[in-house]
Amino acid sequence: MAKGMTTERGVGDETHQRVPEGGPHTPDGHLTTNQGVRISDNQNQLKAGPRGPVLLEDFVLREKIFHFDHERIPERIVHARGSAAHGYFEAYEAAAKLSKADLFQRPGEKTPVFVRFSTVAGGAGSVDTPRDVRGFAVKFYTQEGNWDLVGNNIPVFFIQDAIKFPDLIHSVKMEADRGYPQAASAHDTFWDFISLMPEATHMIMWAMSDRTIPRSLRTMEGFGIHTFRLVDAKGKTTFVKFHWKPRQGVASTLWDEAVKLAGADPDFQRRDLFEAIDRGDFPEWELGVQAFDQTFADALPYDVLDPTKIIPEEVLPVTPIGRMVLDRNPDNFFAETEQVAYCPANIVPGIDFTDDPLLQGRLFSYLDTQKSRLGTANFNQLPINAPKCPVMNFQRDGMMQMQVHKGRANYEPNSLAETAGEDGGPRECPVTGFRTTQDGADIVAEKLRVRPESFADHYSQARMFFRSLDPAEQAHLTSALVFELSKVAIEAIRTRMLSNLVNVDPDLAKRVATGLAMDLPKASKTPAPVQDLELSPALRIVEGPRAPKDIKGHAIGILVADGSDANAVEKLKAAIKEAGAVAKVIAPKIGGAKGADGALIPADGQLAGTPSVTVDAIALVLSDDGCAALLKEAAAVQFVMDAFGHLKAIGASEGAKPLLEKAGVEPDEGVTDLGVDFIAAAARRFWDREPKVRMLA
Ligand code: HDD
Repeated sequence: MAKGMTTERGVGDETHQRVPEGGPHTPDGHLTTNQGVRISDNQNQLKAGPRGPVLLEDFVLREKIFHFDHERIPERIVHARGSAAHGYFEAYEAAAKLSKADLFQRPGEKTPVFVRFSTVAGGAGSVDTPRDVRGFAVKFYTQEGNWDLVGNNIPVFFIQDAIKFPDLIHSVKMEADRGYPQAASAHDTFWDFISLMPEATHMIMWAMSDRTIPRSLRTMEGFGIHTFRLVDAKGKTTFVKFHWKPRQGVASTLWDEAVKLAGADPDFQRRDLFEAIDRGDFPEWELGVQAFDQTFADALPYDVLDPTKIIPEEVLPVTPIGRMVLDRNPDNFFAETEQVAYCPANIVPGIDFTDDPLLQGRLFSYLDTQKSRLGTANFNQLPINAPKCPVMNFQRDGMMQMQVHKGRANYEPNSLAETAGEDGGPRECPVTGFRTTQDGADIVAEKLRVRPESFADHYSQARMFFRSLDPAEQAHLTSALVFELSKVAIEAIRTRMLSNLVNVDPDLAKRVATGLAMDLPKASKTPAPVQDLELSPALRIVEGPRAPKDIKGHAIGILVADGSDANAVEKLKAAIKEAGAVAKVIAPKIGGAKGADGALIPADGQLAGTPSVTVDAIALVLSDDGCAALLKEAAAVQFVMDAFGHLKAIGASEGAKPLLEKAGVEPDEGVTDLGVDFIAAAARRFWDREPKVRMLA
């Protein structure tokens, strides 16, 4: 770095610089090449004469184009599309009792985190709202090293053994010959694989539920999925399952809404997260654990090492051990969100693995993939990946080495390094260093490629999940299966899938078969009898324990047109703000509308570009004339029709009534005037309305 350049120190790594806002500049504001040579002209190539050929010696041009040509790196093979944010984690007192991990020891102390949410199947440029599992990856920069909790928004997984992961992903990604569909599981190869893998059935219930069409990244739960171990100061281990519970509540979209959102705003969830943090509405999650011992595990009717199983919260409640707040957007998408490298093998003293065969395979894959994605074994030196505690070892050299290691000694033990102690150093720390727990290690066994008997029950929890849901969610799930299987061209695959569904719930299978206009086949063979487990109402989103309680963080669209009552708009905006939500004034023209008193009502969005799917509830503040004009505008009619169809609250002024009528809005609890009732209604969706607007399977 040239002397005197205005840069700041990078995060966590003394040798990295952050370029200040407004672009790179020398103190006197000149552009330079990467070699620090001042550029005299950044507009024109070097040519032989004003209209002549370009000269090869133009190193300014060549360097610039060369760099541009290499600006992209390979996208992640899965979870390519992601959005991220910085924040912090604070432990509660309960945490230190379970684990000696440094970040759990001092309640209230902030540990920095970087969290990346993602879809799984689509490419980096795909839309935000396909039906897909969402990644929920958290990097904790603890004082004893980085801990990565690389989870999803669903507590189970498709497969039990990591050796099946490439098959799973190949089947869901674009088909090998035709290169489509993008970011969609509704196609032959996915359902072919799934129908042949009964162990995926429980996950399929979740994947077809409303969980995979979340309203916002802020309204998702997160799960560590595998059983992990926490290790206390005495070395005692406790099994845990990690849960992230959003303070914002758990909320999803309707399928029709998710599909329309993909067109209206492909970046809907990325924008939502960025804007919320930008306006100071920081999303927050509580970290909880289901903690248990071997005796508890042995008494369960399923294996805690099987990642296709949950422990229902009614069987074992979640104990909160800390909270996480996301309060800062990335400065640079590429440097941070794209280059962040998570790895489930990144753990710290006080946390340990179990023998879950899916987890064990993951421990290899992530480190390996970073080398192909980031191009060098030194990816850990990138600011976003670098620990914020000292790093000291004798790993050296490699592509893009950023450190200038001094001295002769690059081996251990040695007595030549400046830091060397009498016995040659630096050395290991047997007491405080990471030591693998011996719990569970007393097994002498044959080397086998087998699946344990205790992993054989593929249907009981799938049945429990389906039957625990609210009827509205059951109908969504059933319709999702009909939708997806309707895109499967090969009938034998549909039939095989129906056979599996009979084991989950004969009524579900029948409804799907009816939706496909197919006969219901016999149940497929099950390797273990299907059990009727206690139901778990905690699994519901609709009318569930974690449904949003108020309108905090919601966006409310206020539709105006020429002649609208500007005072009423102001009053409504104030009430919405007061309730902690965001008001968006939407007008036919972005320049705003002329209020009844002649004054301008400024707009935040133009009607055609801000359909009602982008907000959580709508208010129509229209005069008789304004409404009459909008009756001829399809976007306005659709605006209202969709809000009604998506079960959202609709507040309307007297003058707006003809628009309600034209959009087919029928009176119900969710259709109000513009008073306090509207603010209360805007907190939720009106599920009772659904049978009136949609035929579900
Ligand atoms: Fe994975 C990325 C979550 C199983 C191999 N995975 C990745 C990301 C998340 C998960 C959230 C994105 C991280 C980021 O934002 O950069 N993966 C999971 C969960 C799993 C799971 C919750 C099961 C419980 N994954 C899994 C298996 C394998 C992988 C079984 C391989 C054997 N996953 C990868 C990967 C990725 C990845 C290829 C792609 C990009 C990356 O790692 O950094 O290594």
